[in-house]
Amino acid sequence: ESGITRPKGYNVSFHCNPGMEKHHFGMTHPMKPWRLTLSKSLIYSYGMSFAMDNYVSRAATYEELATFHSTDYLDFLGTVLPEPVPRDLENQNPDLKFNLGGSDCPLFDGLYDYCSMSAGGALDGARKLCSKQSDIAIAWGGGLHHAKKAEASGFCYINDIVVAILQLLRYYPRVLYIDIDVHHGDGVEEAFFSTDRVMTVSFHKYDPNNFFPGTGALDDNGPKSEHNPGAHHAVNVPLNDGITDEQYEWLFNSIIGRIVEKFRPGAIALQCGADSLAGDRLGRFNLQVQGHGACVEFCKKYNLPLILFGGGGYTPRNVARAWAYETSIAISCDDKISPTLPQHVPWREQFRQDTLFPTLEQILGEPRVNRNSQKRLQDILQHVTEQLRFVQA
Ligand code: TV7
Ligand code: CA
Ligand code: ZN
Repeated sequence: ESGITRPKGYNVSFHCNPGMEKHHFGMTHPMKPWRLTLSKSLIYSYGMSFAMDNYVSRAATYEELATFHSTDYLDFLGTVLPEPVPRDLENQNPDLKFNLGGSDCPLFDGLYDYCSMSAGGALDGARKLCSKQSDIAIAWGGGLHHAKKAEASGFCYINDIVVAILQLLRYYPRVLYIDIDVHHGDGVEEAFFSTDRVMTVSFHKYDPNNFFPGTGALDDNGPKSEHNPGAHHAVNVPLNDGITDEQYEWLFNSIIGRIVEKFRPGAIALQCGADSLAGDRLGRFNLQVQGHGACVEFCKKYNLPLILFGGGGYTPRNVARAWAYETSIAISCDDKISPTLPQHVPWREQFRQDTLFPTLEQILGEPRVNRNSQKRLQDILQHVTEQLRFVQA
């Protein structure tokens, strides 16, 4: 009914674990694992499951997580329990071990299961690419880019992306990591700071004093110590509030085009954080579903093994639209998805409008002021072009 068919000789695998979706960070916390349920519901209602291989992913094992994380941290993560009673007034600011238990990274029931399931989907996807069983692997439950080797950060406890890229590096000499979440992909950048086998590129809102995590300036390109092969292999694209589809697409295509030409990756890992969309509860950009999806379309055109991760996204109806549209881009050759939502999608009222592509006016009432001048975007492209002179495939 949606006109979506399975193209021959071209495989997409979809990795999810329904067990992830029932977890709660707390009533007022912006991260809602339920957005994954809403996304899948839209994807399945469009009939997309018939055009891909669908897998219920395993939870990643301790050993798999330990390919990146320290065992001290994993042991603690596996044993901490949520506080049975709320903290009393004298105990509002306990010393946080591994940054766990604060308001951004709360301890909740089943935390370790939630983390290992997120990483399991990402790792299963990476393995499907390595074995050539998939050309594109999708893991919307992953994309938790802030987690460090021995520290939780910004709603992220386990860095499923790093674990998946380490798997890809067993088969591919070079991996390109791209991050379109509105936040800086600091955890992934740091993990690969000292290797020239991974190039990391993050597009993000940058305002060191007012926007998390405050890193990712244009000239932060990896430690420039004398013998660091990873120097110049971190690309940062700091942006201001209100960037539009048109500007973002121009900058994304120009930058990624030059990087692929120079770095010649064997595989691409794309974090599709949906908090860069207009109307996001935490985000600041004016991107529409079309502009966000254009990044996936551009990456797909290289015909390289491609893994798509989720990430941020705090207005569930927009997250579901973006990830459904991007799933359709992954599976379709030429046929375009219907812009009208399927008739019988569960939680239909959540979506407010019955279109996959709401206008900025429908999303926001009044669009956010665009604080990105064309001159600044050209300067960013100029800096990246100069940086790439130091990069050799
Ligand atoms: C990948 N922004 C993660 C993005 C992580 C952002 C932050 C919140 C936030 C937390 C809450 C909450 C919130 C409305 C928003 C400096 C602080 C300021 C906590 C209140 N409401 C991703 C992390 C970021 C928690 N953190 O990239 C419980 O916003 O800015 C900060 C740090 C200290 C802690 N406080 C916020 O998208 C998945 N947190 C409500 C309840
Ligand atoms: Ca980013
Ligand atoms: Zn984010």
